[in-house]
Amino acid sequence: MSGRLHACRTDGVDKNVWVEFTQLAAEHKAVNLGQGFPDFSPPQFVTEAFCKALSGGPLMHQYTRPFGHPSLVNTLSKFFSRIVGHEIDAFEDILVTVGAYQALFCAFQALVDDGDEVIIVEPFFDCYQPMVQMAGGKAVYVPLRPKVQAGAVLSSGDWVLSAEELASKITPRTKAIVMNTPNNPLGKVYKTEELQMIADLCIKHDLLCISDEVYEWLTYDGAKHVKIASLPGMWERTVTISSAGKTFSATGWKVGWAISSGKIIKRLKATHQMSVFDCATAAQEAVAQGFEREYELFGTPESYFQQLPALLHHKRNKLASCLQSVGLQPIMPEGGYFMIADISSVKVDLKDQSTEDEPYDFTFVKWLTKEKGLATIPVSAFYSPEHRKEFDKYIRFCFVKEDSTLDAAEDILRKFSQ
Ligand code: IK2
Repeated sequence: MSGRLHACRTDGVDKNVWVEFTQLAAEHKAVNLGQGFPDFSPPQFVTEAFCKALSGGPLMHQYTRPFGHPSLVNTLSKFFSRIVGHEIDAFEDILVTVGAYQALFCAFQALVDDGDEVIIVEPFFDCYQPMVQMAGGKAVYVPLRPKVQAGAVLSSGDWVLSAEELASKITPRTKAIVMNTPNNPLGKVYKTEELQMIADLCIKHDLLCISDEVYEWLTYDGAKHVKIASLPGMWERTVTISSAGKTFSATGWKVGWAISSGKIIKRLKATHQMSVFDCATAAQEAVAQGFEREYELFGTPESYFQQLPALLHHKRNKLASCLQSVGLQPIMPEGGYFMIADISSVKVDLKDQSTEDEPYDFTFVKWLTKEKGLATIPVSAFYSPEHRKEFDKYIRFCFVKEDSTLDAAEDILRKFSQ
């Protein structure tokens, strides 16, 4: 195609791991522990709220306020003011988006100028880099490094960020640090001290922090999710992003949001209004009703924010024992939907299946999907091209699945490990 018929900002961003591996899983009718979505229904209180919204009169089927349906921004402000410890203004400080994905896109478009550097903590949800690039910025990477304990890396908590390494990446062009807690794919839940270290650098160098917290309710074994925006001096420089998809097990509704100071949200609103304008009204109304319920039940055993992690804790342990029993060493996640496991011990000859520059985990995942009927995701997809080869011995399993799906995966793993 002639260079006149496209824009260069789309160069190199056409390949997408979710498109590729979701299609592969479907083609081979594989047991799907790949993409992160529940294969069970959302809780009845939100599906009923959605049905009620749909029959709630003509306005539920029409445009709503572009920056967030009033009932949703009102309840989000009430709910999160209590958690962040800062009075969040429903109409100034919140933007409702098409999933967390669009909140991320709006944040990068609104906050990154040509030539700005954005530090991304690796492993990272893969869209951060192309989104930074499309905004004209340059991604700079700093990896969480596994710390070997008693001869093995056992938990996502063993993956740590070096303050010196992070500080060494900051230059006069640095605009923001992007982080994700609980982390996809590792499951690391940042401790307050770790967040404080990042916060100190943001404050010292006058940087923004973009904090992706879509798995905020999913923590295990006493790990506690802390919002970096709640640390002193961080509210006015942090954009906190989350998602009703993960919060209420309804990823297909694509309702997400960004919360920050009004001055920053004003900029995100501008990019939202020039791209999407507003989000589906009835879905927002249902999510609003879900948060109203959770506000009342917060901290009680009836709260979905207690019940979902309890359910997933059981599923996490079930998957971990399965992986261990077939000789795959899992890294136990402290949070989120996913578990990564080291595949170096699996002896399989993939030489004739691999292309020269394909990372080993990509070749392995394709083989596992096509030949064994089990879909997973290669972990090097969550790394920059420069670090990909260092981290190509892990694959990611999603455990937000029915026990019967996890059992089917176990059958496959047992057969080929015998
Ligand atoms: N941020 C993170 C960290 C996510 O994991 C996701 C969605 N999950 O991705 C699928 C997968 O990893 O298998 C998002 C943002 C996007 O959230 P939403 O679905 O609300 O747009």
